[in-house]
Amino acid sequence: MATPPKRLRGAPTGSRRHRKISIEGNIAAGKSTFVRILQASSSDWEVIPEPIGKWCNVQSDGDDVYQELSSSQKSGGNILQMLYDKPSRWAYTFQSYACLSRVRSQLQPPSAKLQQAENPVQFYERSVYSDRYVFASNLFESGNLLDTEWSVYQDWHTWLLNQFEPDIALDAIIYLRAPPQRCMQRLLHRGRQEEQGIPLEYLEQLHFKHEAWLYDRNLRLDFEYLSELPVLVLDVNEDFHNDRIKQEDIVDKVREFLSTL
Ligand code: UDP
Ligand code: D5M
Ligand code: MG
Repeated sequence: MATPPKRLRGAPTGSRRHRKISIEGNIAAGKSTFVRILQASSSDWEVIPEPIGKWCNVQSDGDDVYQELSSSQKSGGNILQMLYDKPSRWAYTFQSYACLSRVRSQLQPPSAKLQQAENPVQFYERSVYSDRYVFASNLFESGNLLDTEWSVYQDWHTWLLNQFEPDIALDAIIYLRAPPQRCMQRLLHRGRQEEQGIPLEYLEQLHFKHEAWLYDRNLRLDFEYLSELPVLVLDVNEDFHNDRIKQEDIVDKVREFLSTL
């Protein structure tokens, strides 16, 4: 299912401009697996991994970007662990750092190789928008961000993103949709130590946030262009990690979607 594209405010139309697509979805839905498949499918496609991956000691799959340690790791901190251990204490700090990292990621210029590509695309694992409309919003609703923290966060988030909008604006979103139970199964299978105490209820809350934002599309958003953004919804309930045919099918769907942008 894909919503029809509309020309975006502020997004340059020159043919050399690279497209910016965010891959959204619940924890352990399969985003990293998905972007690795995309990366391997076209030399025109580049993946920007989720910066939060640097905050815990998951050294992933030989990808150099993941090997780099963040300053919080170098100083011995693990802000993801801190968030899960005591969300009411760390939610605001975590959201500040998450947003800073994502803005940096979304401003990352395309590699030299991508600049030579005919139809260059950068794929991000999540975005500054899921930070706010999924995670921060849920932390507020669950009482882990105070009214004042939530107000302050929204104020600077809106201001900051408006300042950077021409450079960080997305062209589209791909939503990897899976039931929370499936995500829980994959989360346990992945075995990331920081996440082992996550209850199903948390994944359900995040699922409803994703659904309202990207499936039902009835969430109130503070960035006008976001409501018009084309969204490709891919059902990833069934395993695609070990299924070459499904992977080819997914890549075909992505190509088709890109051709409509
Ligand atoms: N996974 C799986 N089948 C799939 C997709 C993913 O078994 O079709 C596994 C994957 O190998 C990993 C876990 O599910 O162990 C979570 O996937 P990933 O890290 O890609 O999820 P993300 O959190 O990035 O969305
Ligand atoms: O996401 C990586 C991990 O980071 C996962 O435990 C969710 C968490 N995460 C990502 N962004 C946020 C924000 N903004 N707030 C709170 N927690 C966050 P994964 O889906 O496994 O790739
Ligand atoms: Mg991931």
